[in-house]
Formats: sequence, C-alpha cells, structure tokens
Amino acid sequence: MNLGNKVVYQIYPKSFQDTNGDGIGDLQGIIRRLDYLKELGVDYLWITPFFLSPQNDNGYDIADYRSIDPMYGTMEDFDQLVREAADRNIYLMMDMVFNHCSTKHEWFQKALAGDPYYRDFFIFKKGKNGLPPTNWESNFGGDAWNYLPGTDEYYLHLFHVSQADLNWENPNVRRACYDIVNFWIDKGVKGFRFDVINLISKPETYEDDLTGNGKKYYTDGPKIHEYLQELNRETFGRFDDMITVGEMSSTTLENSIRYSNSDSHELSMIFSFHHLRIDYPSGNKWEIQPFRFHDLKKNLFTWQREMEKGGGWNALFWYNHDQPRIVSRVGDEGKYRLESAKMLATALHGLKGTPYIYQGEEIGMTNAHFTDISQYRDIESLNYYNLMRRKGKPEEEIYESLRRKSRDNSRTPMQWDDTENAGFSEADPWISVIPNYKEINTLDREDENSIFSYYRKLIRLRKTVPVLADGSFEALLEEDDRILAYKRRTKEQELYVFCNFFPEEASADFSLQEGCRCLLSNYNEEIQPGALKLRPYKAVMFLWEK
Ligand code: TEU
Ligand code: CA
Repeated sequence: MNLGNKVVYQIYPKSFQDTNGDGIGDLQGIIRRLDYLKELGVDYLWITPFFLSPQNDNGYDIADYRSIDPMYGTMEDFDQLVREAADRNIYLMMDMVFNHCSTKHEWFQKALAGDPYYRDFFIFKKGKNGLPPTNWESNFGGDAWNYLPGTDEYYLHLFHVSQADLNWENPNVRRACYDIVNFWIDKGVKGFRFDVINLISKPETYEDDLTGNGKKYYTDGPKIHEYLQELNRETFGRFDDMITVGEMSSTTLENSIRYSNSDSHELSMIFSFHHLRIDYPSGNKWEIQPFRFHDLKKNLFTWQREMEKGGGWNALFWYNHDQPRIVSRVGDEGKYRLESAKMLATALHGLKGTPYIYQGEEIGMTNAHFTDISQYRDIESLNYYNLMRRKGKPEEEIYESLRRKSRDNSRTPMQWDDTENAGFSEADPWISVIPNYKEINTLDREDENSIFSYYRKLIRLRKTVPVLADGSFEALLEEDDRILAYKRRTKEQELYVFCNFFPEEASADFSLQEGCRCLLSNYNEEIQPGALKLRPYKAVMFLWEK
C-alpha cells in the first residue's frame, strides 16, 4: 500500500456531533457528517476510543474492548458506520489502548477478587518500608503506584489511578489483546492506532529512578520490538490492506526507524512528539516558554532525513486531542488566523509521510480560552490544578498554563455552523463551545479562500502530484530565522515549499530554477522573479517538472 498518498482525519467522538440531544457526540453523529469528510477528501478516520468506559480519561480507560459505550450508541450504529463510510471510500482506524485498562474491567475486578490467573494480568508489587515499590511518577502527576488496602501490595498505573498497567510479560495478556484486534478486523476495520504502545514492555527489575520520573525504565522497553512483531504476525500483518500507527512517547530516532521500517514487520508508521517540544524543551509541558523556531526546524528536518535514510515512515501531525490548537500555539489566532492556519497546513502537508488532520483543524479552530476551573474537564488539567494549588503556586500562573497547555483546548465541540452550540448539539454540550463559533465554522467551505478549501486542495495535491507522495526530502535555508523551506524530489518532479512562520515579511536569497510553477499559496498574488520575498505567514509550493 502507498502510505504517501493517504490522509487520515482524527475524530474525537465526544466533541464531533451529537444527534440524540444529550450534549455528547455519538456514532450517529459521525455517520451524519460522512459527506462532509468525503468532501474534504480524507481516506481514513482514526476515532479515539468509544468502547465501554467509566470515562475517567475520556475513553482511554477501557472497561470492555468489545462493546460500544452506550453514550456513543450501539454495535448496530458501529456496523452502519463501517458500511456507510466504505460506500464513500473511507475506512476506519480503531484506537487500541493496550498499555493499560480500566480498573473497572473484568480482568482487574477478578484480579482484585484474588483470581491468580487475572492477578498476573497486572503489575502488582510489594512496597518498600511503607513506601511504594519505586519512586516513579504517573504521567498525569503524583505516584505511579496505588496501594491496595488490606494487602501489602501496590499496582502500577503510568496514567490515571483508574488505568492499571497490563503485564505484557504474560502471554495470556498478549493473546487477549490480539484477539481484540482480530475481533475489530472481522468487523471491517482497516487500521489501528496503538496508544502509548512503546511503554508496554516493562523492565525485569523495578528500581527507583534517581534522576527522573521512571520513564527511562519503560520507554522503548527491552522486549518492545519482539511484542510488536508478535502483534503484527498474529493480527493485522495477515492482511495487506491494513494501516497502523503507534503513539510513541519520548521515543528515539533509532527505535522509530525500527518500529516503522517495513522490513521489521512492526507498524506502518509512528507518531513522535519531538517537533512539539518547541515550547517546553525541559519536558515539563506546563512550563511556559517562547516558541523556538530553530528547534522546530531542527527536529522536523532531523526526523524527515533520518527516517528516510533508515527506511522508517512518519505520521505527520501538528496536534491531536492531547495538544493545544496549532493556530493558537504557533500561528496567530487573531489578525493572521487565515494566513497562519494555511501556512502551517502547507508546511506539514508538503513533508514526506502520512498527514493527519485533527477535527476542526481544517477550519482553523482556536484554543478554548477558558477562564475558570469549572470549565475544564480533562483529568490531567484537574490534577495539575489541584497539585499546584496544594504547592502554593499563584492561581494566575496556574490558569495561564492551563489556558495555553490544557488538553481541553482541542476538545471543545466541533464548530459546524453559527446556530446555538455551533450545530454540535441541541443541548448544553459536555464541554463549552468556544464563543468564536459565529465566525469560525464550516459554513464558508464553498469560499475558495477558506481554510477548508485550502485543506481540500492540499489533500487533492497529495493524490495527484506524485512527488508529494513519493519524493525524497531535502532541507533548504536551514539557518534562516523566519522561513521553513524544503525540497522534495523524484526523477521526474521537484517540489519546493517555503513558509514564513512570522508576522513580519521575510526574504531569502534563493532563486528558483527556470520553469517552476506555483502549485499553491495562501496569498493570491503573482510570485515575482528574483530573490524570495514572503509576506507575513506566507506559504508557497512550487513544482518543477522534467
Ligand atoms: O497519550 C499519551 C500521552 O503521552 C499523553 O497523554 C501525555 O501524557 C499528555 O499529553 C501529556 O500532556 C495517550 C492518549 O492520547 C491520551 O489521551 C491518554 O490520556 C493517554 O494515552 C492514556 O491512555
Ligand atoms: Ca449524543
């Protein structure tokens, strides 16, 4: 399968479209919007988890991997979704969360009741002198171990206390996970996204981390490649039309190549997050730091170059349901919202890899700008707020971090139109709609100059201009302080991309070769010959053909 000409659209179902008036998006809502997605031109829908779940982490705490949470609909709705999507040549990617499951899952409940078979599904360890087994921290703040009253044991949870880590050392756990993947393949699913999959292989011995939070012991762990190869062999690898992506938390380049090189028989591609470390180099996401353009270029380019060299494959994305909106983070959500949203789209969609679009990105949705803690819903944000209050951090500083970094920024309802609740629901939504929905919505998609039209063009180009799908990557103007530029090349074509990331004009000493034509730009103006001059947030793509 050619991964280079596919585009994936990510749906956060809770916030996509409500159809039964409970303020929560549902599967029928996705069905209702399939024509919209067809119009945009995407090939796959990655839908974040809609399985039975207590929803402590919005579905990433799964209580039954084989049933649909009633809040989202029924298995009949799901079957209908698969069918109706396929009628439009759109296929589904399911989100498999195998690092952990909900403590409400039957497996954990049986483990708690003392069933030895299921106890071995999890990671139970004895404490040390009244303290947890190790000093590891949860990714959501606080201890990574939870004490079980009445015993001398703790269980490991790298995420929320209600998300117990699964013991992949146990072949029965692995078998159970493979059976789940096969269950969904039988239902007509054509792809999978594997949640924090590079954290599943834990170390042989559990030790305190004297320099960090424990990450180094379980990230890209000792048996990770073995497990992924087995997963591949036992499930999707038996077919040649499956597409897979692994979410790789704090991974390395070397491992990313192995995960996604087709010769290693693991996954089709990976999400890595290094290019998003541009405003929190320390690794503490809550820290407020200016955006470092050179770090962005360096990271993007290194991954482009090195993945190509090693035969790996990148998933290309600016954000997802865990990250703030890119137009607010790196672009300009005010005066230059249109220009900067399109520029960011150009910068990403010209690269080598498979582009992902997160719902609302194609209309330039912004951060939420919540002002009160009662508006936040995400467990990570609420944990952070409470932890910082206890530590005595000034309230305004906590709010400033939440406002810029909270995962809720990208989880507000999709802004379909300018009617009440943005056309998302007839009822009060589970999380507030952003008031800017009156101006920012999907109603302008017939307009040639809308962000939507621009995304549609980018997707079409990827399918019609071979160099976008297959061309090799070469960085240009690496030292430039404002312009991100690169070249893609096949035997027959060359593609040049220039993007000004700043609200000031930028120029560079670069002359294009004879015969280049402008494929796409976010400014409607003739390109002047001679030195390159780019207006604020201007982006252009040139094509040269033999
Ligand atoms: O995310 C993993 C992950 O690394 C992030 O949650 C990260 O901890 C966070 O963005 C830091 O701010 C995946 C899912 O995408 C996320 O929604 C889940 O909460 C998490 O796994 C646990 O399943
Ligand atoms: Ca609903």
